[in-house]
Amino acid sequence: MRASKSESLDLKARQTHISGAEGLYARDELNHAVVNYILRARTHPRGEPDNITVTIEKIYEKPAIISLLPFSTIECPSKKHAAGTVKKLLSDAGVSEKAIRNGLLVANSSKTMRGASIVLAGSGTRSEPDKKRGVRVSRLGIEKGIDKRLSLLLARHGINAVTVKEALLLASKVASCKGVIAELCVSDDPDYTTGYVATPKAGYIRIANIKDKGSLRGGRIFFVREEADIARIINYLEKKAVLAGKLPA
Ligand code: WAQ
Ligand code: MG
Repeated sequence: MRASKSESLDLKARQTHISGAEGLYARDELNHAVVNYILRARTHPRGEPDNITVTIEKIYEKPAIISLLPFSTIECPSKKHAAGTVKKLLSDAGVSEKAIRNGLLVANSSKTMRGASIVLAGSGTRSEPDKKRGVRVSRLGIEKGIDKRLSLLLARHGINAVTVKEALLLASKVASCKGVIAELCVSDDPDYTTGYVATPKAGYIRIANIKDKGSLRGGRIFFVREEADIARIINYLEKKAVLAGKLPA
């Protein structure tokens, strides 16, 4: 699903991204899933959309089964503290200073993208073909039994929310992609101030106070190896069907 709002009454005006979501569903879950997506688009904190598009595609391949990343939270007391934590985590994962700087420009930009930017971990070059749209991770789902157990696990930590679940799932697919070394995410929802850094090794690390309350800025960045095959990575993230079938280690 994707929902947007035009910036003026002119029909050709630039569309601002309101919300988007995707999933992998069994046939009998489809109607319910679509209704939920529409409800979500129409009650989004970024505003009322004037365009909602729902795309449904049948998947012919058997999904690859992946594990969910282990998760933890760093309770940063301020945005400054959070920024330092983000830099340290990305640097530990092998992302250069320049690449971190370029990633932060995307994460703090007022021109929110619908998808993510791909940044080369050494040179910091932005490599997504469409800089306005970015790369949209799709075709990802979770096995029913694992979904229930994940809810219980998250509830035990007081974080059983759709936002956390979906972000953990997305980060797990991204981390399962060969060539990706780290991800940074800052929500573009005005009141969601917890973001995360995820890496295949360190897992999904939630970071409190990553942005100011009320800000419409936000973004996602996938840091990839300098010599990575970008076309293969984009194809995997956008097209490869993946199902989470294992709880975090
Ligand atoms: N693929 C690629 N990029 C995406 C996708 C996707 N499927 N969905 C969102 N983005 C990008 C897009 O640029 C958005 O502007 C940005 O990420 C933020 O998206 O554990 O809600 O959906 O408490 O606002 C983090 C949860 C929540 C932390 C992140 O992101 C926690 C969130 P949002
Ligand atoms: Mg959002």
